[in-house]
Amino acid sequence: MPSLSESEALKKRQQLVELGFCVFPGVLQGDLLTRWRAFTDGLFARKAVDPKYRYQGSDFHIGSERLKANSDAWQHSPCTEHSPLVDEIVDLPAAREACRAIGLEHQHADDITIILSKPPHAPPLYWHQDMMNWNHPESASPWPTRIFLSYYMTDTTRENGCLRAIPGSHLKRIPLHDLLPAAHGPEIQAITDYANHPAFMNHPDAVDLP
Ligand SMILES: O=C(O)CCC(=O)C(=O)O
Repeated sequence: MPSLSESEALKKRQQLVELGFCVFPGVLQGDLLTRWRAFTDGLFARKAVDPKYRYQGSDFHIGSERLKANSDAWQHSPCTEHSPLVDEIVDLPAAREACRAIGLEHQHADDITIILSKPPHAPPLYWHQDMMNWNHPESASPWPTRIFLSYYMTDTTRENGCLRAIPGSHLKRIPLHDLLPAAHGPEIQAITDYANHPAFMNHPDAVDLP
């Protein structure tokens, strides 16, 4: 990853804080990307997707060796498998450097990867927020207290299902919030007519994050 100037880093930080996301090209590349592609291709070839996650994509939880070595944490984790590749991506120096450059402090990784893929023409992932602590005082902080790092095995576009987001909806309530079932719960998976549910509809403020 090319290093960021101070003003570029400040711009990325402002994007993360105000919009809820920022993009760093080229963090995962070379040999580690090649090994991750082979690993995920192998996973998709041998593991079946649970139909109860039909709106979620594959949703395979793979833990690090570090997590596996901590039997209490492992038992309470959603992971079904572990791999040293998870330790490598969690500890990736280029990602640490990107986080440092934008001033993130006191990071503590969950040591989990969620491997997501969806078949062509599948329903979109529903609008949701993964933060579970909205009623905790920490959520009043103007800075993010929880972030996720997403790495893509191929370049993503609207056509092949890039991430989409509603800028600023992590800070300000919008009418859609009141219409969404809890993220990852059974209610959302029980929706049958997904095309007519607001959780799956386009939103006028949504942007693509290819
Ligand atoms: O597609 C993505 O990157 C979003 C994944 C996500 O938020 C989730 O599965 O909870």
